[in-house]
Amino acid sequence: MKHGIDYSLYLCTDRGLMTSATIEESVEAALKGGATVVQLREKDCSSREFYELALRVKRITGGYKVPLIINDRVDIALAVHADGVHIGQKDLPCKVVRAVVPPEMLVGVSAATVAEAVQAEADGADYLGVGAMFATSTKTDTRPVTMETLLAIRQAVKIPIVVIGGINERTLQAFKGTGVDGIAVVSAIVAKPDPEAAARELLRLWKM
Ligand code: TZP
Ligand code: MG
Repeated sequence: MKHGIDYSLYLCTDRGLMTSATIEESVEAALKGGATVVQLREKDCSSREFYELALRVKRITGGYKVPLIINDRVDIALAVHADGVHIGQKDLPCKVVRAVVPPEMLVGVSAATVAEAVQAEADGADYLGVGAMFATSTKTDTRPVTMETLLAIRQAVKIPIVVIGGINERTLQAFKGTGVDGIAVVSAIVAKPDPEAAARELLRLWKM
């Protein structure tokens, strides 16, 4: 699973913003629409709840042969044998995570500067999430990343990059030809009345 990942449309879940009744429905709709990676991002649930949810979501993503990545929680990623774990600059250091997870588990790192990106790659990250590229109300503690910085990061590292933060059917156009591997979205899928159609349209526009 680790190699040849298609990062084109990377979905991050958000139970606070979703229009679907459950995370499982939100994820399945996005998968039907063509999401190529799913990150389970749960900020306010118990470890037990997160674990059980992750098991259920993994059955769904597995049915679509799409990798499941767990946000922040290395323990949950290990416990459910997720395909990957995604860490930010305030989470466990990438080097430490890389050392405790199996080699085949993807480690993704959020980076907002060239230095962070280069460090993450050196520490064994498999891909980067770079952003916030645009203002977003989905996450409050974001750091803005300019197009200039994104291009410098693209030059500085070889690993795949997904851009995140305010990506929607209009703003995604800005990243065509930048060499990034995909777009990572929360609200542009999960908060839409028809998340399946939203995912399908984002993927179509991105691939155009
Ligand atoms: N990391 C940087 S911005 C962001 C995350 C998780 C939120 C992106 O949400 P949206 O709704 O796609 O702008
Ligand atoms: Mg985090």
